[in-house]
Parts: sequence; C-alpha cells; structure tokens
Amino acid sequence: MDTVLFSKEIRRNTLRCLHSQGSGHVGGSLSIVDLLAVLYSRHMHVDPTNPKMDDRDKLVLSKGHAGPALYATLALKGFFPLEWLDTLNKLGTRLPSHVNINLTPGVDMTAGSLGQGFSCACGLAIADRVRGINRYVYVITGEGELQEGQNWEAAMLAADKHLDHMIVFVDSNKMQIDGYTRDVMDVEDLVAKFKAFGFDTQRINGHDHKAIDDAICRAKAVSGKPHCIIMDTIKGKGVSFYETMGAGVHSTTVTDEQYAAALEELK
Ligand SMILES: Cc1ncc(C[n+]2csc(CCOP(=O)(O)OP(=O)(O)O)c2C)c(N)n1
Repeated sequence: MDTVLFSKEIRRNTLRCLHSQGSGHVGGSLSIVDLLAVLYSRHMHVDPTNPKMDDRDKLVLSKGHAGPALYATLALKGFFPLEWLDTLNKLGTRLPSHVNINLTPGVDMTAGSLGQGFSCACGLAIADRVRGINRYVYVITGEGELQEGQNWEAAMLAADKHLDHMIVFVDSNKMQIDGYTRDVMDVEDLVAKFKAFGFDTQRINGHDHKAIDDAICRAKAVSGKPHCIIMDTIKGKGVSFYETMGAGVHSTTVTDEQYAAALEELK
C-alpha cells in the first residue's frame, strides 16, 4: 500500500483505538504515524503470521504511551484483528495503553517507564551480534524522554560497541506532558549531542515520507556507528483541532464528536 494511504489508515485506527476508551495519548501517538507507515511498509522485516520469527527486525517503542499508533499499524498489517483496537486498556485486553511484549503480537519490548527503551535496544543489538543475527533494531524515543539520563548512558554504550544495526528515532514534537520541552528542560542541540556521542546523525521533517525513507536508507549505508534520526514533528499531526491544541494534546479526549470530526478530516 502507498505510504500516504497507509498513514491515513493508521491515523484513523489510532483514533478508533483511543476513542474506545474516550481519551488517551492522542498527541504523541499521532506524531509518530508517518514514521510507522514508512517503517512498516518499506523497512521492517516482519511476518504477521509469525510475530516471533527469529531474524525479524525489532522495534522498541520507548515512548510506550504511544501504543495506540503501534497497535493500529500492527492490526492493519495483520498481526491481530482490527476489532482488538476497540479494547484499549479494558479488563482482559491484549492492548494496554503502554506497550507490553507479553500481551501483543508484534510488540518487541515492554515500555512506559520513560528512558529505558534505548538501553533495552542496546542489549538486543549486542545479543544479535553474539548470536550472529543480522537484523535491525529500531528505537522510537520522545525528545522529552531524552531528559532521562539513562538515555545518555545507552548512547555511550551504543557508540562504544559500534552498534551500527541500531537506528534511534527521536520524535521531536517539542512538547512533553507538562508543556513545551524548551520550558521544562531544553534538550537541544540534539544533532550536536548525538554527533558528539559518536552517532551517525540526521535531522529531517518527520512527516515527509520520502525524507524518512531516504534517511533510513542513508543510515543503513553507514557502517561502524549507531544511527540517530531526529524527526521534527507536530504533536497531534493530521487532525487540525489536535494540532492546534497546545501541550494539552498530550493526553486528551476523543469524544464521539471529536472522533467523527477527525474521521471527516482523514477521509
Ligand atoms: C519515568 C517516567 N516518568 C514520567 C512518566 C510520565 N509521562 C508519560 S508521557 C510523558 C511525556 C513524555 O514526553 P515526550 O517524550 O516528549 O513524549 P511525546 O511528547 O512524544 O508524547 C511523561 C512525563 C513516565 N511514563 N515515565
């Protein structure tokens, strides 16, 4: 499927999932949709009929609160029925609001306590090297999440061990839970920081599918270093009233009316 159509379907189904509980992490789910669309249509070596396939690529959604966007993507890829999207966070669900490797087919790492996924991904990449498995490990972290010091320990480790099959995406939507990231604790200059840590580093428009695809291809062509792709994004991307809501879009409602209006925009 064309990535633009796929991203629209992911947005519609992300909101379907969030609407099932009436609220949730709308902003940071919608901001990573274009990345997920490109990753899962062009790059992720996965098999929905065999989610634990030994040599599959792995995605660590370190900003685990964006689970609904990943669930929509996985359901559309055929990892599980679309009807599961209507069960977000309900008793007995396979789709908790924050991702869990033990519950959801296609989810490769549990996350939700911010700051840990990058380290987990280093462990996965080192284990792959030991086992001789030639896969890519992708990580998605928020720029607010980078305030957690553990990320920078992971960055040191990744560079020291030359983890060149690891690509870290920073979803830089400039907002976190309490407001604008620059007001809470500025994390810039991210390009300079990742370069200084020894990463092959790029910065792109995180909603431009060609730019995302090209950046991943460029990263894969560089060996000997881990990769960081900083994506400038918009929190709530794709739905006008979420894009303009400000920092409140981090966790907000998806009422019947909002859901209907969003679907109208995403036709
Ligand atoms: C260790 C930890 N502290 C606090 C939280 C609560 N929390 C959930 S999302 C969030 C904001 C994260 O901001 P960012 O990484 O920029 O995510 P995004 O804006 O992309 O959703 C916080 C503080 C958490 N999940 N884990």
